[in-house]
Amino acid sequence: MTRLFALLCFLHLPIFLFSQMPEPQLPLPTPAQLAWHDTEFYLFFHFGPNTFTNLEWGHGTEPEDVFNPTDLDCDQWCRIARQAGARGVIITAKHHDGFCLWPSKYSTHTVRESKWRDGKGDVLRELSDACRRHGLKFGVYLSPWDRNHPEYGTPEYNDVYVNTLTELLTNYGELFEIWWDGANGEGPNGKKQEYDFHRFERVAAQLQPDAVIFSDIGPGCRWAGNERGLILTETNWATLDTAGFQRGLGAPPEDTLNQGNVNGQLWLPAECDVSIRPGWFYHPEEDDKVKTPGQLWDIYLKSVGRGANLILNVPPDRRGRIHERDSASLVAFGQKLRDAFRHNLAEGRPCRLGNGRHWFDAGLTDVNQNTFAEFEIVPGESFLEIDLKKKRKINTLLLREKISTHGQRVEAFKVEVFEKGGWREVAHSTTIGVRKILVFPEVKTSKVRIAILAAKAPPVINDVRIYRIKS
Ligand code: FUL
Repeated sequence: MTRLFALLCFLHLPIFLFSQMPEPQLPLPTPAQLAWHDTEFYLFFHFGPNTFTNLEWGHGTEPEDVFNPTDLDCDQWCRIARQAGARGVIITAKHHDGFCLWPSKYSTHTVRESKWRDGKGDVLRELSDACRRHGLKFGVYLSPWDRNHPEYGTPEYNDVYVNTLTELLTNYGELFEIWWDGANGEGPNGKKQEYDFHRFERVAAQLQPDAVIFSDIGPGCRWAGNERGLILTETNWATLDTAGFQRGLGAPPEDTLNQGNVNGQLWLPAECDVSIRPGWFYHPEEDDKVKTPGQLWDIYLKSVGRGANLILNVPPDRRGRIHERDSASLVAFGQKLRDAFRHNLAEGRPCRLGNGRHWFDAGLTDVNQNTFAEFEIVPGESFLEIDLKKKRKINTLLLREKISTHGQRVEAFKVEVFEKGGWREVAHSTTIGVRKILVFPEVKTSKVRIAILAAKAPPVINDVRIYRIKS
């Protein structure tokens, strides 16, 4: 070997180790998608007539008066979201039953027709205001499928959908995400709606250009293919091909949604959705089935830790408050999250890039993510090595690729620790992308090294962190 040369090594400037591999044109995230990646973990609120009728899919014929929270407190929702470590919230502005949680001009099945707050209430107003007070991002779920609206099943429904979307996108401040559910339970003899999704996308792009649209096939982010909140394997490409696919029944296969396409042409990262309870809406009989902090932690590692975003549903109860059981679990989970990532043992430690003979300071362990290292892969010979200076107990590694400028490249890597005079492998994985958190059995070591084993293009890493997370 070796063709490794250092070109630049200034503070906050990239280090290049020359590579023979061509620089490909890979899909890159938009600025809105980058901001979305940073949002990482947020809460989902399913709230509406189903909360009071004990249903999951309302029929659309429920009298408006069934919606009657006795003690709605969106500040409580937001306080708990913050304590859980969430950075935003998304609410079912309208679920499949068509009931609007705001007084829409384009429906007669809304909070305005209910007795709640004498017909003067607006859940979206209260929640969006509370989000601003608590420093949380705000997003909306607006079900395309509508079991109530008389126009559903006709071309005019597209106008209704555009009008209601416009209300949401203009009256409640900045939105970070718009959620399009692909579900439809009409069945073979039910109403058939040709949705004008291109028009909906244009309206959203015009009114809220920074909002990312979620659906089975984006255009901002994709469904992860299951409702358990999991990236099922170590592999998660933020890229996907959507040509020929549709939302709902025509969606890509679930394993493709889960893993993405290695050579996908679009940047369409995965969002993992899951409920803290068995159902999406509140049901009193599920009060003892709330996921534990440990279960939430496991889901977090298999979603956020595998480069996806996590949307965790926490259904408010009939009072309009988050139930004590859910909040206890969320607050303990949030504490676990803060404790886990409080002490980055690699911070400020020397991090070098090389092959044992030639080494270059990679500067990746500062907290400044402008520093990055691009290197040639020579399997078994090029490493990123972090010197912890003294023996430390460790069990977790966090890595990031510099997706903003170089896209996603790494296909396989391994982690080794220095032990008894030699290197021992402690973890082996596939993709990295925006973020990979790897937990391995605790070891005591003074040095850690990472070898990239395969990549689509010269790997560009811009963050390495090491932790000891207590169980
Ligand atoms: C599904 C819906 O049918 C459920 O009711 C829920 O809203 C979930 C998040 O998406 O497709």
